[in-house]
Amino acid sequence: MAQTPVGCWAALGALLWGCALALPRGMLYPRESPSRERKELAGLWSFRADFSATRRRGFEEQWYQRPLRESGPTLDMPVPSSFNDVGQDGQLRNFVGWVWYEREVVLPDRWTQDLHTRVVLRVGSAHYYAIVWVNGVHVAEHEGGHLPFEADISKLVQTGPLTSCRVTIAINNTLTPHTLPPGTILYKTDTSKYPKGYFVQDTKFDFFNYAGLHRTVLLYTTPTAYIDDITVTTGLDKDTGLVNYQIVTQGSEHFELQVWLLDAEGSVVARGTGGEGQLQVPNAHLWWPYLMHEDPAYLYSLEVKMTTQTATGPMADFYTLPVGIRTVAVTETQFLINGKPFYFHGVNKHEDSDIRGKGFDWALLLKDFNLLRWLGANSFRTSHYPYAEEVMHLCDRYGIVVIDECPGVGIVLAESFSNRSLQHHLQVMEELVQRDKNHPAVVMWSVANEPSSSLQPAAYYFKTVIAHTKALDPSRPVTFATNSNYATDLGVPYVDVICVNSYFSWYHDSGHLEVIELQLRTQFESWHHAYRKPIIQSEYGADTIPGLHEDPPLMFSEEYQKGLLARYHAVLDEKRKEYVVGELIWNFADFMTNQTPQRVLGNKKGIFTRQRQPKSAAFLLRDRYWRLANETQEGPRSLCLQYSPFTV
Ligand code: BDP
Repeated sequence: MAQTPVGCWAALGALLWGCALALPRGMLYPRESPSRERKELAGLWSFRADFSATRRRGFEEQWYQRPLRESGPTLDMPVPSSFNDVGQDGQLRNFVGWVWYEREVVLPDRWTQDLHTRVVLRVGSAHYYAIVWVNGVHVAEHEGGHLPFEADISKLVQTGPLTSCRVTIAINNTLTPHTLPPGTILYKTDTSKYPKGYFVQDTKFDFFNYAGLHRTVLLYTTPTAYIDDITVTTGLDKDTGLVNYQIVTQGSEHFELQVWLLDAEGSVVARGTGGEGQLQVPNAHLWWPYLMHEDPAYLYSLEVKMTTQTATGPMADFYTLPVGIRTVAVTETQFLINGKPFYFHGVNKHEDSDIRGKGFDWALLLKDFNLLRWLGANSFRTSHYPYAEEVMHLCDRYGIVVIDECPGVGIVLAESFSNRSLQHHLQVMEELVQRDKNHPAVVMWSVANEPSSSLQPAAYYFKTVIAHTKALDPSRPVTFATNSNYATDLGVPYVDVICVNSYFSWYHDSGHLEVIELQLRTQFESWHHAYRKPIIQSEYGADTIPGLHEDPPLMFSEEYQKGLLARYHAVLDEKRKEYVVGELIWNFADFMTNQTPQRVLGNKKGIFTRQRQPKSAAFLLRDRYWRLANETQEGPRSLCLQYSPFTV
């Protein structure tokens, strides 16, 4: 009987390893320090997709036991990158099932011979289900394509005369009703239309299900007694900044902890000892969003030193965490950062670009942030999944505020509200909060996008996910993005801020720009009347083919996109004086989707093309965002925000 690509990993997971997914331990971003080294495994890996009918050949033949080239032909595959678009093979582009990656790594002697060194393998993201072997030994298994996972491989690399190790990662991109995001495998059994065993992956979200090793894979070291986790929350008492820290260590019962807080010039402004405490910073420089203050994104550094006594003398581990001192609060009508009203004027993004798909790329990252600053955007939502850690670091450094969304997108089937799905959703929120809790840029968690929350179980489901998220992190509000069609949304009572997506004059009343103002006013007023919570217009937009011009405006032309935006803005300008606290355009850039008759090589609602060139609407939005910034900034007006089309 033909195995499904899904059944394949579920069955194998249970059969071979029977392991339950553990709660994440510390997931501190690997940084170099006097006690820590890192080695990125970027570049070319060996690769093979398992095209066998069952997709199980790799497991049956145990491809992880020997170099991959010995079990059959391999391709060169760049990491990080999606595998889909780098080749010329249409079958590989649309492949569903297991793919195999392998890389030989040469290790320095001090990693393999110093038994006080701990060697860790970290995978930034492997979409969607991953199994990892080192030298043929199973070391890790992870579900979820957008969050990192790790394995301590010290024992493996420190036994025997090894100078190198072989990392093998099998990845399955199959989505089921219980994955996040969910999906379904559709079996086409009519043999008059489809070959035997034919199936396709169906998803209810609007982006291409790119797969592979999307982010950095790396090895790093720590001493065997090490700083495992740091949690920082910040507060303010008049002008004094409060930095609360908690440190978790591993590997020794007998140790000392010292912490220092350094300002941006490197001067120590506070110090402490022990695993938890509060540091006080008189006249603190606050972390302000970009364009809200003349000196935004101020970062301190929290230096942590753990000292352990060993038979051979003292051993120390050092870790430095960037810290921004800021507060976040929500009232019935406002979103407050450092006690001042903050208005989100920003974008929704995707991790998406030509050729590399969802693969991380430094040049693309910088281009996107330069465009955000050019645009005068102060924020974005990580629609519809957590982004790479490097993105989050840049948000901290540039003052770009983030609504951090989990991959809860396309939750529409009743099965996806089951207890099994719920448990996984809770697990994903734990991993997300664990990874991103220390970023000052992250001001709110988003647990989902447009779930079918008029289904009865949705109320319990979202009540539970939101309560769990708040328990994990009481310092940030929680939301999810609803669609204004769902006036009966059962999850909305539990959110702190209502995020509303709407597509007036696009998916309904297509071509009729004249209805936008009335419909948008009705939307805001009914949500606010029902819940008395601040509202963000978390999506709005129109597909636009660059270079198509029609006046009077017709759909898909640049004029239509501008006209639609301008009408939304008229109402946003009224309501932001009351309780609307933000607007995020859909979308920053065009992006790839599944192939459907509604999409011309992807979703074209970007104000930039997929190649990051502006459509006319980008200039309209830029004028607006800089005007909004000038109205809402803190601090002396003359010092900043001199908008000029030729600067920034
Ligand atoms: C919204 C979804 C978003 C889509 C967008 C669209 O949240 O993921 O890409 O519609 O259709 O409802 O462009």
